Amino acid sequence: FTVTTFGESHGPAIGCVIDGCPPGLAIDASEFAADLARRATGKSRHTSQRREEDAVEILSGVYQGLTTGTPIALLIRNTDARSKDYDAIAAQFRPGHADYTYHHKYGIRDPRGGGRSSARETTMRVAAGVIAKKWLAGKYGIAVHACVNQVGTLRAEMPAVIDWSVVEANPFFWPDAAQVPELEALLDATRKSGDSLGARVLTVATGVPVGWGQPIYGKLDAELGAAMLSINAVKGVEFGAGFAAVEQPGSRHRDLIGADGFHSNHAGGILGGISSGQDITCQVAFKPTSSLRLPGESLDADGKAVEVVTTGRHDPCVGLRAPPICEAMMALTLMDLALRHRAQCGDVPAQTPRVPAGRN
Ligand code: EPS
Repeated sequence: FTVTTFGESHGPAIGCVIDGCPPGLAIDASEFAADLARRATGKSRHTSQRREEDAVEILSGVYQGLTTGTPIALLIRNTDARSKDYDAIAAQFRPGHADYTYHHKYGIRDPRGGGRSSARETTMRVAAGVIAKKWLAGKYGIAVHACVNQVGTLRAEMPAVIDWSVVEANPFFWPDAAQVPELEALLDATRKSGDSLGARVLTVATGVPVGWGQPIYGKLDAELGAAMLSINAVKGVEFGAGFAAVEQPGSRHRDLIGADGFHSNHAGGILGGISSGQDITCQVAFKPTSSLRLPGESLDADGKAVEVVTTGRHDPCVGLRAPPICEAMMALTLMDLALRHRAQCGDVPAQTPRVPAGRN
């Protein structure tokens, strides 16, 4: 099961090809709208003001409302692709952007609106993720949710059980409604100063059966980590306790197993690269947006020193729109591993963790 995307931020369209989806899944073009709207720009003053309809056209792979097993091609036409900074971007390497590396790798670069390296590309990941989410939910009862649990130094007060309706009720995917005014004030001050902030996104998959993932090559955490790290602006990924495991003694870190299942989930639902039947929990670090109104030292393509100021439409915190993207990458990875698991071991119905009698 593979997904590839194509298109540039200011080109005529963006799209994706999803190859290997099983036949017979009901899909209608209207089903993409909800998740695409959750990711879209222009939803609040705290995001880029670019206005895109993000209307999906299904070009292939679906007949009479059902997937046919052949490659599914989805297309979204760009309608608000204009920018003030084509010339500046073409001539200079914006600090923190991919301009420098694309230029040196390819010797040619489409600078329009960031071209391929723009966050616009993530739109198609979300569209593809809609198909994976639907397949996983229908076949296994799996749900995938994500929230923002840190912006800059502001950490969310995490409830013992996340109420996803609270997360969806504010434009920041924030799990504690009481902190939203504080977050808004932080974002307003950041935007006014011309600077930007990073964010941490927590993604949770519930209902994943035991057994998905390959034990050595293609571990679930390796595949999921690669998927998350392929999202623009992602600089780090953790599973379960993540880097905090360094400070936990083994007696605290290990998840004890009783007849009623696991007593904790420091492993993030992954043991030996294979799903354990617990929630899969993954946290991703998004760097602060590189496009800043604050001048920064850089070079132009001739190697001359320049001072770069980014104009145009940008997000002061790109991580704020990332939860649907992280959900999509989690769902796409799980679907791929589910299909691989089925090919080798057959279908395993959703189940609670199996604990061998008399052993733990
Ligand atoms: C982006 C720059 C802005 C954002 C864009 C990501 O686009 P523009 O150059 O057209 O003003 O709006 O994000 C999207 C269009 C999107 O759909 O996420 C960038 O430099 O990455």
